[in-house]
Amino acid sequence: MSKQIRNLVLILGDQLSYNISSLNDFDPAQDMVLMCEVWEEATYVKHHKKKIAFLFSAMRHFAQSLEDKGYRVSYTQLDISGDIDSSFGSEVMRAIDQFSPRKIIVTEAGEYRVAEDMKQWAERFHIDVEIREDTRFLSNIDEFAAWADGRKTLRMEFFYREMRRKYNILMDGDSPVGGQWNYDSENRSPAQDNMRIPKPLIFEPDNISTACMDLVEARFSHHFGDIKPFYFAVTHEQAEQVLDKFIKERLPNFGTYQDAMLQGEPWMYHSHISFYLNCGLIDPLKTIQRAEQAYFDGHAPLNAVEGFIRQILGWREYIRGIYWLKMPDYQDENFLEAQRDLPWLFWDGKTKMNCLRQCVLETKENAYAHHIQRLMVLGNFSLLAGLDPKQVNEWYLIVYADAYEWVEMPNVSGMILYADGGYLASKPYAASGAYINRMSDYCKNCSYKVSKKNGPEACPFNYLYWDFFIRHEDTLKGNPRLNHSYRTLSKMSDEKRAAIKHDADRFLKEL
Ligand code: FAD
Ligand code: DLZ
Ligand code: SF4
Repeated sequence: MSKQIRNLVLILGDQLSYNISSLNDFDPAQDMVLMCEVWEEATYVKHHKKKIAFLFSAMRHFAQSLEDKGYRVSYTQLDISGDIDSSFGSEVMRAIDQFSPRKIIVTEAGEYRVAEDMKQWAERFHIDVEIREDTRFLSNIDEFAAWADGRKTLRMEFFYREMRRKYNILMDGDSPVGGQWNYDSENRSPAQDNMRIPKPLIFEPDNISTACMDLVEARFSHHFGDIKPFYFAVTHEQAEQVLDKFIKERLPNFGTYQDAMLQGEPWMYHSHISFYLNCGLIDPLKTIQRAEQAYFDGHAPLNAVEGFIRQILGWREYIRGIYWLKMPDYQDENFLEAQRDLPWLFWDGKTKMNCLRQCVLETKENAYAHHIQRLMVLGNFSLLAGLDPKQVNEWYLIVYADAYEWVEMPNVSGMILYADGGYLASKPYAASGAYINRMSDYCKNCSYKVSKKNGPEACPFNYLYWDFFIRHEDTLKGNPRLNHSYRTLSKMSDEKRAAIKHDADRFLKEL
């Protein structure tokens, strides 16, 4: 086989799809795939140990399966010892020296940081570089920009309706199946004590995963998180099995208990497919169509199926659209001028607040927390405590195995911190302890009393909630969606306001 090759196709760690656009016209006789584990990607933030081991294992399995299909693959593994300054750029340069390709082909990067770097490669390496659109997403970046053009604020719901029409999902002619676009009002049931939630599918680590875990133990032992137990799917087939099991066992209850939290039940009725969707092991449109079929087959009710589809066809695409529309300025947004350092409890879970402790410890163990934990416990706390958006963004990017900046940042800066001033969400997702108490059983195991509003025993969410609205009165009072909160605040006595301020100051000082 000749050493000289035509196209060198670079596949990044989150592009593990057979239908990735960079492989479209791949000719095994002339072209070669390049995949590389690089120090820069593993350390630009100190990713959770499980996140690194998962991604490396999925990459190694994908490379192997491409080879089995007859593709030539050059794969660089990070070693237990050795090189600590490799990057995508240095690996591409090395491969150009080694294989002398005529052209580099790559699908656009998911993160702005990498995408900007790639744009320099042609000039830097004196070679033709073709950067292709990532067609795995259902809305392209220009289309989203055109939709957003001229709108002062964006709302996911309107975007989502267009996506339903575009892909003809849950449609009855031009109307939504069932007569409504959105069944969220049916999706707010709290958890029940005696729920029998199906166990998630687990995969014992094979030789490849074990080698990746050993590598992580050797080189990234100082990173956050537990490496064991390691149960991720690491191949397309395994990820499909996770999806199958979700559709069969969990989807029927997904909607009803979408916002519910239970102590000791980190997985609830969620799908746990974000890791696989985001690195390319499963396909978003196929996933949506599988869920839709489950409704047409009478297997799952409409509130569940619509709710699940909205997350992928609506939220996931909307979030990505906002990221590309607003970067690079988005990373510096801090509308509420929040400056407090991230408290250490985000790393060790040491706090008397049981809800926070549970969510941090589950995150540490699983590199996963479900949406309402990320939003209404960890996120709500970050908002109310006025934590610095940069530090909160970094934390979320580190700790979740599904985290890539394009999806993490708008969720953090836009959805939880209101750092973009309401571009993504119409109001801050602020809530007192009553919400957490209604949706979970955390409060009954807590040192604080959710029923108490003030004093050292009171649930901190209760006074932090009002302190947040008082602190930001000038900025937020004009928001019509906050009328109710500000009306209540206006009726509050000066003594009550003083007590809130006193408790909040005391608590935040001790953080
Ligand atoms: P399910 O609840 O079963 O939902 C199905 C799928 O819908 C998910 O797999 C995901 O692909 C998609 N989805 C649901 N909500 C969102 C959303 N808000 N944005 C984008 N996609 C969504 N998701 C990530 O994939 N990566 C992240 O880094 C990430 N960071 C987040 C940070 C914060 C502060 C918040 C509030 C949410 C974040 N999310 C992120 C969204 C969501 O929490 C996760 O997608 C979800 O918890 C993954 O678990 P699951 O697969 O069981 O999801
Ligand atoms: C997240 C990640 C990690 C930890 N390591 C690698 C790696 O070594 N090689 C690789 O190709 N991709 C990795 N990734 C995913 C990349 O960070 C991701 O592809 C880019 O951020 C996309 O822009
Ligand atoms: Fe969380 Fe407050 Fe409930 Fe404790 S009482 S678990 S801090 S909401």
